[in-house]
Amino acid sequence: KDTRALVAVDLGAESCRVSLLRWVDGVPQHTLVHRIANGPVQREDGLHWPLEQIVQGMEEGLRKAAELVPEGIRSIAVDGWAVDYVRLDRKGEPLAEPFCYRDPRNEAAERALHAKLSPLRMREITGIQQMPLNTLYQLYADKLAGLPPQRWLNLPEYLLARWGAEPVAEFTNATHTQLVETHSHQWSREIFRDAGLSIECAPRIVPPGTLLGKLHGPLASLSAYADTELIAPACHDTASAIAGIAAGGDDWAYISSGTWSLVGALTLEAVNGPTARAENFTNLGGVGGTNCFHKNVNGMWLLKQCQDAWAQQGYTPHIAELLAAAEREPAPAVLLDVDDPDLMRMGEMPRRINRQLAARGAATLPETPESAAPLTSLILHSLAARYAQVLRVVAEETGKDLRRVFIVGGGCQNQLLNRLTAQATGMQVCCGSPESSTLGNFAVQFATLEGEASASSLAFRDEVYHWASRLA
Ligand code: LRH
Repeated sequence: KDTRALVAVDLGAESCRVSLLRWVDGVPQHTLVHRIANGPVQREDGLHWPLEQIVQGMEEGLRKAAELVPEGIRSIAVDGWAVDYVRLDRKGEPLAEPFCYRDPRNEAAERALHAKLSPLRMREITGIQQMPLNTLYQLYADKLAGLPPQRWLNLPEYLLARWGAEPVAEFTNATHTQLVETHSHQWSREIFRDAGLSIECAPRIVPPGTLLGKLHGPLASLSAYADTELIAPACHDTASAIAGIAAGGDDWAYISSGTWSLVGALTLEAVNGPTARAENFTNLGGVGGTNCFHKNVNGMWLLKQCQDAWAQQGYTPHIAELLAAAEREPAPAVLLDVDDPDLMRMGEMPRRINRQLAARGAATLPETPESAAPLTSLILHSLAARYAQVLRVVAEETGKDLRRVFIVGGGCQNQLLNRLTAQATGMQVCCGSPESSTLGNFAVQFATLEGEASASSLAFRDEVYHWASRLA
């Protein structure tokens, strides 16, 4: 048996991490090796991601990992937030820093594209929720800006390619582009054509659990990386996080809680009826041919943005202190619409929240740190109420008798939010791993390396589940 270690890279909007999985007395154990803070950066032409900082940070993590393991490293897989991409020149070098999906250019691109292409028809083809951040609108924004068609890769796949992997579009990540057909799992020629985008620039789609070649380049000269496979896990961090949930049965929903809260349930088929459409639910690829039926609800972004605003005014409480203070507040009389597009934008969050409160005739809060406790309480109560609403629709639309909700991702450490969610939903809250994306990433690597099943089969899902249970 091969007892070398595995490496998982997980790219998050707030932090990017490298984790190691080693065999200790026959038991697989994972540890965080390296973490860098991340966040969108405002450049002259818009909001971007600091690509080189991310790549260098992750490579530093890979070097650290190599030093820790005399047994060597068997494979590396990368997952991360979806939709954003790197445009490449002929040699595969990045042409520019990737845009961040929160850049306002996407909203104009969405309006312009919808003037040409029916959103209803796109929904029929892709089953994807309407959000200006989807890759489709970003590619269209590039086109409107006069950029020539270029090959592109979503971020996790770009990192893999940079380290020697075949350039691909991993299926779970590809679905979030809004350019993939639900029925064929392939790029939609119709949408590419009608949007005037080049299908030749899109990489080949592969299922999660695909071997993409060996690690090459400077890192490969380290002895730990002498013979290391590069693997496409579920490159979409949310699909990875769901794959990392070790739950049997059919009575559970999930909340993948990070910058966003992805609230839904796993199904075997896309759920794309009138209600799913009216409520703007999405159907995204999962591992082993499963379907992630969920809704993007706002998430820790709201709180993080408020914390950034308070920090600018010199107030930087520890999160535990903030939550304790929030818990002492009376329940808010009026809740926020957390999914108001204005609250998805960057900067001035306390002001944005007040604007919404004022528009609805509710009392506003001082935009200074003195309102940190009531504002935190307002955000968490509003999120929990929204989770409950969304989960009711999930139950109706999937026909599932939902009794448990697994909360995974960094947000699951917020015990106050977990309690409020339990109250609002009446469901049993099961707190999963804050590192669920990493666990799912490792589980898919094991299923790929050790399993028998073909990657797009349900049997593969079972193998991933087997490994996720061992890692939980
Ligand atoms: C969460 C996530 C989510 C996407 C968003 C862009 O990190 O991948 O699933 O909708 O980022």
